[in-house]
Amino acid sequence: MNSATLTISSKNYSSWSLRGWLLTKFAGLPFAEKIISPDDPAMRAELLLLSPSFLVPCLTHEGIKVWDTLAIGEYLNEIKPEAHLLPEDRMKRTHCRSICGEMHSGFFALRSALPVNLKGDFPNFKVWERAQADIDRIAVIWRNCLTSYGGPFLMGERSMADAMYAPVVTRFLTYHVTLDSVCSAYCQQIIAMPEMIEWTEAARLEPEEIVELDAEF
Ligand SMILES: N[C@@H](CCC(=O)N[C@@H](CS)C(=O)NCC(=O)O)C(=O)O
Repeated sequence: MNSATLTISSKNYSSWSLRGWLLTKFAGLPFAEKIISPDDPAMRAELLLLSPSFLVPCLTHEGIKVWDTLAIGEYLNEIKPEAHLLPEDRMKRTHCRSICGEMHSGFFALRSALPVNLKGDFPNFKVWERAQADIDRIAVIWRNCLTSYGGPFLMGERSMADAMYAPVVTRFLTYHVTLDSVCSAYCQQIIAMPEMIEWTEAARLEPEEIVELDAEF
């Protein structure tokens, strides 16, 4: 039996659920998924009990409850240090935390204008100027990491940063965002991960279009 449960919502729309789920997978912690349907009032009442913030993801493990993606990542790094969610080298670790923090607290224009929608495909999408500024900043972050540490992941080996930026990768693909070859190769690296394939296949099987969540970030 799994000693951990991860509460998440729609796999097609929920960017934070994807981050928390990838972090838990990368850490190698076996877990059961509890999927909350965002438009079901009974489920939402249950969510309040499971996640004090009323937000997902929320991880429960051996009686400990941890919510908010960064806190989940830090917790997983503490209990599974061998997974290197945060790099061992202090300078790299600090860099990793900084770019994860930047994702967690920023890029609002990108997040609101290009919502995650794994089943969506919008080839002629017009990117708003402020969203483009976010995209440009993300491309600088990625290029800096990939050239400094040699790839194929942002910190060289897979880390918390790749989980944090994975929903950005899916947005870039959904909305056909123009990228240079370094960033495009990174996107391909992320979507080819077995964990991403598993998540995307499950998202495609989700039956309903959740209009409410089309505006989530
Ligand atoms: N800062 C939070 C953000 C979490 C968040 O906004 N989650 C969204 C789903 S992606 C949510 O739970 N929204 C409320 C709802 O769907 O009812 C984190 O890092 O985990």
